[in-house]
Amino acid sequence: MKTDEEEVRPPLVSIRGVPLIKYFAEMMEEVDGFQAHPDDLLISTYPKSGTTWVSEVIDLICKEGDPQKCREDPIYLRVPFLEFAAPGVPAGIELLKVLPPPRLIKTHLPVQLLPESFWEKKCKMIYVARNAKDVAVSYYYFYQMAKVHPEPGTWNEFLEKFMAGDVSFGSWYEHVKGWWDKRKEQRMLYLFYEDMKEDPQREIQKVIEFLGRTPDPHLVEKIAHLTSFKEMQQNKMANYTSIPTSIMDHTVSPFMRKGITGDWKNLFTVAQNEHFDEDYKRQMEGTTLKFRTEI
Ligand code: PPS
Repeated sequence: MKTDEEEVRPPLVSIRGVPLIKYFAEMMEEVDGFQAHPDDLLISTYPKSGTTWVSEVIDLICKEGDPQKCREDPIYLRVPFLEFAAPGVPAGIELLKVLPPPRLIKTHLPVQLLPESFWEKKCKMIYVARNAKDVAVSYYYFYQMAKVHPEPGTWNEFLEKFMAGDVSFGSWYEHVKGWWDKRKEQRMLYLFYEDMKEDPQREIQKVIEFLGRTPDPHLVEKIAHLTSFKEMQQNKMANYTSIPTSIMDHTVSPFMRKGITGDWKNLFTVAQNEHFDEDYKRQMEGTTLKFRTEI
């Protein structure tokens, strides 16, 4: 018999070797058959890497910087999350069925689990990567507040699971490398959270160019302001406060938590940092992909 705790926080379920939130795993058959349209734009990330931030930027670009239009719906309706499912809320795939293309579509799937049609239809893709240490910390807090995940355990236990890829969506290392390796054969813009923090206007400009839109310095400035951490933290249509507390409990830890680079220094011990760095070298050996853990 299941305990109450198991009902609230079911164990992850492996799909072709990738651990997923149970409800997401149950959707994967349907997700596999998803038909993308050539004009759809895919926003792909490992969790906690700046998905919501870049989604808001892109939606604002598509709506010519009109904040009113972007505030008509919460972010998860404007940019449906392909593999999302949870009790009592509409699944991503259901939302996408009724949304006419061109659509903005969010995913956290590693390359090997992405539905074939995105590759076949040659959809444009924007990938955002964030350094592993800040992702691990952000994910640890997110596991606590988003109850579709299993219990994270202590920080040390969670960090070990993160390094082993035993967290939802699997290995960060495989995810960032897998998408990096695809970037040249696909119409893909590969961005970094740290670059967005360092110079948001420069990165917004890159997105505008990638989308084939006319460059406009005023629009860039306006979007940078509307998507600053402070603005998005207050924006009910971007900060996930409209999700039922049974799924996300912001009193445990807010979704818009700190929004900085280098927060890992507040949680990693010296010993954890050394152990992590050593393992990181091994897992990232041979790739040209480089990250900054401070800016
Ligand atoms: S999710 O659940 O995977 O979709 O989360 P995701 O949106 O990818 O990442 C959440 C983290 O991004 C931070 N965030 C921002 N940082 C800077 N500027 C803006 N505008 C912004 N919006 C969201 C958010 O605070 C989470 O990071 P942490 O480190 O936990 O604060």
